[in-house]
Amino acid sequence: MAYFTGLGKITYEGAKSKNPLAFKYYNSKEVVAGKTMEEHLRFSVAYWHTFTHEGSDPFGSSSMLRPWDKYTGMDKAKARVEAAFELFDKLDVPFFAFHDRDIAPEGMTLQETNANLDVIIGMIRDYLKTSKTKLLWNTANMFTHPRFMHGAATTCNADVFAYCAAQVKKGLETGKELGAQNYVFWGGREGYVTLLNTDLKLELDNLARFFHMAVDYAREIGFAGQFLIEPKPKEPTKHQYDFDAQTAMAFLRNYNLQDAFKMNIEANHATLAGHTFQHELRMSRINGMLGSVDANQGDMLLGWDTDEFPTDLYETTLAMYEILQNGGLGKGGLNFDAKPRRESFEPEDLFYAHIAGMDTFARGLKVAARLIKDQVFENIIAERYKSFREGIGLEIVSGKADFHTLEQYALQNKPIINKSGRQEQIKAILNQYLLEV
Ligand code: XLS
Ligand code: NI
Ligand code: NI
Repeated sequence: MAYFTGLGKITYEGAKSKNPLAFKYYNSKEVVAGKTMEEHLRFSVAYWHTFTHEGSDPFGSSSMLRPWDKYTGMDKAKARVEAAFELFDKLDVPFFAFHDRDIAPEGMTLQETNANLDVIIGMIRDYLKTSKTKLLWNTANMFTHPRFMHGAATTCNADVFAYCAAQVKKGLETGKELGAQNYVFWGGREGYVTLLNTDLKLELDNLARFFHMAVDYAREIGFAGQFLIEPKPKEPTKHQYDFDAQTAMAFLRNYNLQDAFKMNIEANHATLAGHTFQHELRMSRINGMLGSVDANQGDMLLGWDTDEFPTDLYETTLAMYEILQNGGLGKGGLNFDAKPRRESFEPEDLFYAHIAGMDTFARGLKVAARLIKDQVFENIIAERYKSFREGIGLEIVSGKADFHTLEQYALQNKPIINKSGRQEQIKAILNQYLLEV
């Protein structure tokens, strides 16, 4: 049965096309910097926003019109899988991602919940046999149900900790069965609201215990996916423990988990943390921890996670610059953790939204590849730091200098001459590349 009737396969028509249901820049087979666009970009559809989310917000109920609306319960869950693989095929995306509770409803007991899950996992497994679209990652929803009100692995309630362990155990088995490339931990309610009732040390220790158990179990069952942590500074808690990439990496090192995890960087979470998207990507990259990306964007005038489809060329260009410099995302991908606005409620809006995101990243890829080919920033940066390649600078970076030798040098009172950082000029060059590629 077809769900998105009237909508065919989306194809590349080029920048001059006026067809809203065509790619203008994303040409999956086009080779850029030695790989096809499809291989570079590794696009993924987020199941929760595209198939589960119904458009409610804190002020209003569902608004989305969906072809599976007439169903309920498990029938709806099954219809969503059928619709999902139809959309994946029509958009020609290589990956998708889901939370356990996106794909199947909870039952009265954990046994019933797992049984529901098994039915849908079986269906997905069958689709995966013939579909080009593969599972980028799965994760556990440990934030929606009221049992998680105090947290999941960082709850004050040991019974909840145990429940979460069972849930992630099942998630790892699911990931293995469906060939997931990664397994994501986004700390939904892992954080605190007030320190007046919080044992901060115990919560962090327990989070590490939980991660170690997950790593051990993955090894036990031979799950080969990459573990990813998705930082976010706030929402739903006031202070999320995986605040940003630096915080998450320091946590991992503290608890000797650094070799088992990488970062899943989400653009909107970066801006909520007061960082740019590029900052979070760069910080992960220089530490060898850039694993995957939740490709979306926030609204600079709103202080929450609006999860908009990425349409800002400046941002996607600088993101692709970091990804190319990282040598790609490995097992990761660009997962559209994004939803059409509540007022973009028609089924075809799902297509327009993905086309917009894919085209914006495709264009960003091309601009970034040219920037790198011409070594634009590399040359600027090499020139700016050249004092560390000779003389006293070379002594500092090669470890020869100490406070004695540096004091002797400073006491020579040679004139200190600084040079302009040329930010405005550099931004103008970036604009030239954006406009010319
Ligand atoms: C929420 C997160 C979530 C994760 C997966 O803000 O972005 O959607 O990506 O749990
Ligand atoms: Ni996300
Ligand atoms: Ni988010």
